[in-house]
Amino acid sequence: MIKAESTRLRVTLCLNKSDLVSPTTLEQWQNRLITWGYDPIFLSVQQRRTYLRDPQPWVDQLIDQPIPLLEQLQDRVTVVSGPSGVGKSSLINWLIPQTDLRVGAVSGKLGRGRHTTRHVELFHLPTGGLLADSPGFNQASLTCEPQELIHYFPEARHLLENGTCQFSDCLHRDEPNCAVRGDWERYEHYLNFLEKTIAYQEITQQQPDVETSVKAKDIAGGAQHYEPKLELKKYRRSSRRSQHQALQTVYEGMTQEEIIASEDAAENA
Ligand SMILES: Nc1nc2c(ncn2[C@@H]2O[C@H](COP(=O)(O)OP(=O)(O)OP(=O)(O)O)[C@@H](O)[C@H]2O)c(=O)[nH]1
Ligand SMILES: [Mg+2]
Ligand SMILES: [Zn+2]
Repeated sequence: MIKAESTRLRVTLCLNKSDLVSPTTLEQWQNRLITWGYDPIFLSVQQRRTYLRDPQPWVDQLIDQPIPLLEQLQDRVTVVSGPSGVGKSSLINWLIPQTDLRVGAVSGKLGRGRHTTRHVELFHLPTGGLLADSPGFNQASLTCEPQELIHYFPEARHLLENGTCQFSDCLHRDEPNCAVRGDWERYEHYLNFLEKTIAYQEITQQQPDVETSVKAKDIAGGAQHYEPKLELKKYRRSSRRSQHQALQTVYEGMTQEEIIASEDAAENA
């Protein structure tokens, strides 16, 4: 979510597979995500179901089109982004009946997606607008300026709209008269990510060229390490989908290695 916010595009949170949890769990998640500054949409693409909260209490209405989502997509260009296996391609198959995108079962052992989609492709929505499918990712990397990070948390943006920190370069840690520091659920996450962005900034300042040659990657335990990016021209094979690949490189959710690994897996299948 923070990665998505860092694009500065408008972010809509859409939670699929709502058939797998109870209405109580959905309601708890809805309330929680509202405190994070979102107005999430809950779907079950499999059951062609949109969970509407209005009128109260939760009613799961069977409607054949996810109206709240379609309203948000109308006349806009939207990219569907998220981890592998969450149902991005399934959603597009539902919204645009002419598409017949490949969907892949989640791996039983790992409970992870199988990187079924391997390129970005745009489709016309019947209601107007364009929708792009995209490859799922395992871990998103974050390489932003420490000062920027706070703006990627909608609930903190809201605090900054209603107050001002004493220092214009406040990082909202232990500075006096900070309008942001405080009792919000993701504040600890903010501090954790802040450390990573500071570490990344230190590395890029030491080596001016590093930003273009390394990629930050989250590893287990919340640590981050930096690995070299592959040079595209040298290592990537040309393929029938070459026209899609320019778009694919724009898509930062996957490392080049992941893209190549998924292409190799497909070729060997
Ligand atoms: N239970 C349940 N399963 C779903 C739902 N929507 C999709 N699935 C299943 O989830 C699996 C993954 O779906 P995909 O559409 O391939 O997921 P994706 O996000 O496009 O995955 P990548 O292309 O790998 O990024 C498939 O087996 C779908 O049938 C849903 O609403 N409920
Ligand atoms: Mg897909
Ligand atoms: Zn502050």
